[in-house]
Amino acid sequence: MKTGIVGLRRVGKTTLFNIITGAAAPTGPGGKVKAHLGVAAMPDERLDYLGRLYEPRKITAATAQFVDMPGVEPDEMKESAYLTGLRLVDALVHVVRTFRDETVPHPASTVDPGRDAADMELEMILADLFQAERRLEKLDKDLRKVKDKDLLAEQAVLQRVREFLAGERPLRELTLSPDEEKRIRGFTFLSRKPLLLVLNMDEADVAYLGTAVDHFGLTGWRDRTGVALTGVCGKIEEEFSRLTPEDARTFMDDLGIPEPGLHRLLRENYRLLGLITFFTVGKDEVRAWTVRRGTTAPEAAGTIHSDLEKGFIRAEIAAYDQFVACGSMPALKERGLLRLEGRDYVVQDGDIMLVRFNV
Ligand SMILES: Nc1nc2c(ncn2[C@@H]2O[C@H](COP(=O)(O)OP(=O)(O)O)[C@@H](O)[C@H]2O)c(=O)[nH]1
Ligand SMILES: [Mg+2]
Repeated sequence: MKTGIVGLRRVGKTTLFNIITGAAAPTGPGGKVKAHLGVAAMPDERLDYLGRLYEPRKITAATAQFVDMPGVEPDEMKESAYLTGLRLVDALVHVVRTFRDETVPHPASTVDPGRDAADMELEMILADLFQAERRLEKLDKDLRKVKDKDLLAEQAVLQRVREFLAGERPLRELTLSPDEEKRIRGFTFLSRKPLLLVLNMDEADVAYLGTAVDHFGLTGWRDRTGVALTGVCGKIEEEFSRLTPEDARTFMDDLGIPEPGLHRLLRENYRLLGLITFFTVGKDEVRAWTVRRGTTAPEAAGTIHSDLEKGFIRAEIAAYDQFVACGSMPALKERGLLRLEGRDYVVQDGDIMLVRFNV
């Protein structure tokens, strides 16, 4: 699973990417740059708690992959190289600028996050429409030669897609049957990808962090299918990332910030992607693992090691909250809360799992 960070030039994409992934990609001017790939460790208080309890040799966080895309002007989005890169990602983080800084010129010369969010959305809709139309033309030709049943089904769903896009609506909001969904999956339409709008805010606006969406006029983006919003202060986050966790905590308390904005960003991204976390614990390692919501126990075991999936017998599962309430694994067992689950069990967010297997 990979998330693309998109947006206009000089909105703070690379600044945020660097803090999230610990990379040191060049920020600031530099014209057209290539995409950067990085991995973020998912912040998780549950993992911290389990780490303190088990004191293992190693604590491993779940991870999320990000691609810092080069900045574009909306009208450059049609360039095929850019679109090809974008089609490969599973979700989008669109960074829109709300910070004011005379030394950092805005490509549209005024700061207007609502306009920038809408412009980018429209460009994605148009790119999808172009793609759907091209395919429909080809289908039309092919269907004149032979009335293939699959091609007819594809044509029907693409006609719905075209109509929807022509109404300037993103495909996220189009309800499709599982069969229709399967037929258009290969197009990797941009306006169907989950979207996290990130408002990159001025240090001076830190008081608006909790209310940024309304304060900056993006209320209309709330409650849209597949869309989430969050505000961060890129400059402040950059300072946090240079401090020890203790100093960062003190600094955040002074500013009245309950948690780093980047944690929220990472959590929202994870949620939009439909991902959940399960844990494995022990003296050697306490680890958080990422799976899609709906993953069964043997599939989850397979993310740890393929042998665990092949030789899966059953899983011992403890729900995180019950584990915390009991305070330890023996106490949990004593109260009969350690469950034995079979092949059909669907892993839940926060499950602590021990796989019984035989190879
Ligand atoms: N004042 C201010 N400047 C920022 C902020 N975030 C980024 N910048 C500056 O804006 C410029 C462009 O940032 P960069 O991360 O390279 O933007 P990108 O082109 O979107 O990747 C750099 O000089 C950053 O230091 C912010 O929150 N506030
Ligand atoms: Mg950049």
